[in-house]
Amino acid sequence: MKPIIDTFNRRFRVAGQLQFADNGNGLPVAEIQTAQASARVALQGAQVLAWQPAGHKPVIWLSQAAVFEPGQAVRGGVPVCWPWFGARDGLPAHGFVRTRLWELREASMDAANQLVLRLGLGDDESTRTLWDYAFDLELVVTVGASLTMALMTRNTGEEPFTITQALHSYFCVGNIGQTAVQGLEGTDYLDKVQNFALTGQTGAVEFTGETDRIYINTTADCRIEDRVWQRTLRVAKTGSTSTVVWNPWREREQALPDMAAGEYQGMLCVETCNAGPDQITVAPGCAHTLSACISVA
Ligand code: TA6
Repeated sequence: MKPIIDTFNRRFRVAGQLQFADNGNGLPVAEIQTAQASARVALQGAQVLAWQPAGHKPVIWLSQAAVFEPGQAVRGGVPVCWPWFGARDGLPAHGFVRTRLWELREASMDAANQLVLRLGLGDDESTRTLWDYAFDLELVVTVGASLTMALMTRNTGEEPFTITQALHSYFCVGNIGQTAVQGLEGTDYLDKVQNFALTGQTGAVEFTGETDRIYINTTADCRIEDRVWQRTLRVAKTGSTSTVVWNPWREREQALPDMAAGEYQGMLCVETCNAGPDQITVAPGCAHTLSACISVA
């Protein structure tokens, strides 16, 4: 066993419910198995890789072609996009925290027998070269019959900063063509596939081709209705007024080396965000929390 994995097991193992393993290339992963659910959380990126509540099919999707390499983004799970969402000239897409090793600050069982992991990341010389601010970022992952992720941004510096961000959740669906997202009816979105044209949503979101949209001014819960698996996933949120819905479809998928052929049919991203015009300014000494709570309805 690699020394770093050994250290995590000595410090944080919860007998029979939480242990640490090497996810390949020395990357530590928390493996959770409780009466309520199983889950896997990578310390690189503080990225939930899997969550399956007892008695249900897997909820969080992970590509079969995902690559687990230090410093490389992983296709699937719940990447944390921060301190910017999307592309930025000459800088890593979706920010820089999804490819960094976070520290594990605490692992415990709560009063409801849910397993709670608290992961953190602060600024250092290398983050300063990409984004010159002092910060402390914390993600609390609560694994139970629902999955909650709360991302707290604290400004530890002396000047305000502005962020965009996402809990970029990938979900398993039976078939994307027989899936609908409810909760965004009547909401405007920026359509990335149409050069960010502002468009109004009528009815549920249905999928017949590449879909990449930033829904704005929305605090609504979303319901992913899966007609093949006959289940509804609920995504509730706080601290967010935008939601991104993404499926790459056939052609965009082919441009993604870390997706296997045809996988787009079994996945869908419904992302809890502050994205597009939804930007958060955090004053010195202040904090902002973005959270998503996922459940099977
Ligand atoms: O959230 C949707 C999106 O921004 C898409 O435009 C798509 O590129 C996707 O994220 C994945 O981004 P990634 O950098 O992980 O390949």
